[in-house]
Amino acid sequence: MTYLITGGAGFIGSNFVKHMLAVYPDAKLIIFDALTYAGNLGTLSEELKDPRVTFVKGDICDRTATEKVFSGYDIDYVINFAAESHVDRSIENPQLFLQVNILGTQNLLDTAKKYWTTGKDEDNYPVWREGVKYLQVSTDEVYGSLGDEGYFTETTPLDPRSPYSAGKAGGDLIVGAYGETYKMPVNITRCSNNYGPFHFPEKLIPLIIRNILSGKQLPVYGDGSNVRDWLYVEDHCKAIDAVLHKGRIHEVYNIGGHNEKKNIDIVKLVIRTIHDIMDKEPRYREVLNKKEAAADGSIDISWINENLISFVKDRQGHDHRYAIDPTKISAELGWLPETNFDTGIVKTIYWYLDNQKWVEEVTSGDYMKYYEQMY
Ligand code: NAD
Ligand code: TDX
Repeated sequence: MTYLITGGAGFIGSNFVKHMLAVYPDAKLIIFDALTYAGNLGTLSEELKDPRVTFVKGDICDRTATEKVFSGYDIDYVINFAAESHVDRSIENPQLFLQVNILGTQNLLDTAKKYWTTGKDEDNYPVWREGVKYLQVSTDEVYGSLGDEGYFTETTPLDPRSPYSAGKAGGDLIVGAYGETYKMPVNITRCSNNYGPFHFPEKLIPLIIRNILSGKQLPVYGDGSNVRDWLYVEDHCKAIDAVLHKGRIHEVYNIGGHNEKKNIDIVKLVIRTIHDIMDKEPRYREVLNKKEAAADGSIDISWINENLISFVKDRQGHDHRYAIDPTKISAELGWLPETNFDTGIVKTIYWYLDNQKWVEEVTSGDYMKYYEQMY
């Protein structure tokens, strides 16, 4: 089978590439990515050496580029991770988010329709090649914001509240429209907040880790009481795999692990965990960018504490709480999260401590310009 993985050089897409190579020895993967500030080939340095992998640089909004990839390869599945993904950036530049997340999605769907259909049936519907499927990777943010109670199910009405989530919701609607109007075999998955290796350091968890290592303040929006439902990225990848291969056509599947945390509690946990690691394994103190000598001559870590927290102006339109009800995917496809948060967050922090070179690489260039402008 040949899989077109758009946005495969980003956080979740690259983890999905690694998952597919490990699980499917015969899979051919075409990674299609515009390599924006969030996409990095360094993330895939090992995978790109694998003969099963081909990388194509291209923009999902560019018809010539999407046609070239469909005409060049016999694609069976499309998994669309490509998107502008950061809520704060969407507040600064909404149009880009609508272009990529809606029109880019529509262009991809339309290109797939051209290459995957063989004619029309007696009712004028396109006839689709056997076995093909388009999967749209979406987000719980399309459902809007919850109060302190309740969960998002697949039938919760869409109520996006940021330019990012409005764009993702628009993308979902056009995927649904291709499913209905052209009987295109599609699925949509809507996942909660992911965390894990290769998470771009503008997002909460890797940003906090990075700032701690430099002795910088940790910006917590508002009073830190907003709640996110965290899922380890590999569990998300396994869920996408399950929907892709076993999900009923035209269905939406929510993905989440019942792991709600307040932002402030996440930040405190990360501070504590980094301090404890450096306390028990002093060699990790070498990773600190802020190196000051303690009284005994060792690298001081006493400043790694909650005094680093800085409550800053709230995000505009900051969604209060997200929480997914994953009953459908668990009952129908047998998917369950495998990594509990306590294990996952420690694994993630070790990964960042061990991979500062990656962080340096991805935070140079365009991202630094944005970061300097924001803070
Ligand atoms: P990311 O920003 O880390 O990666 C996005 C990737 O898409 C990058 O490699 C980037 O270069 C590429 N890209 C951007 N615009 C493109 C374009 N026009 N054409 C081709 N490639 C383009 O994002 P992520 O966190 O990995 O998210 C992947 C997908 O999962 C997104 O669709 C996002 O909405 C969704 N999602 C993310 C989360 C999360 O917590 N990160 C949760 C649920 C759903
Ligand atoms: O510096 C920060 N301080 C802070 O308090 C940052 C970057 C974030 N926050 C808060 C805002 C959110 O309540 O932390 C929470 C998480 O923020 P982000 O990491 O920006 O993620 P979020 O806005 O929840 O969106 C993420 O999850 C759903 C992804 O970026 C989306 O692509 C995905 O759809």
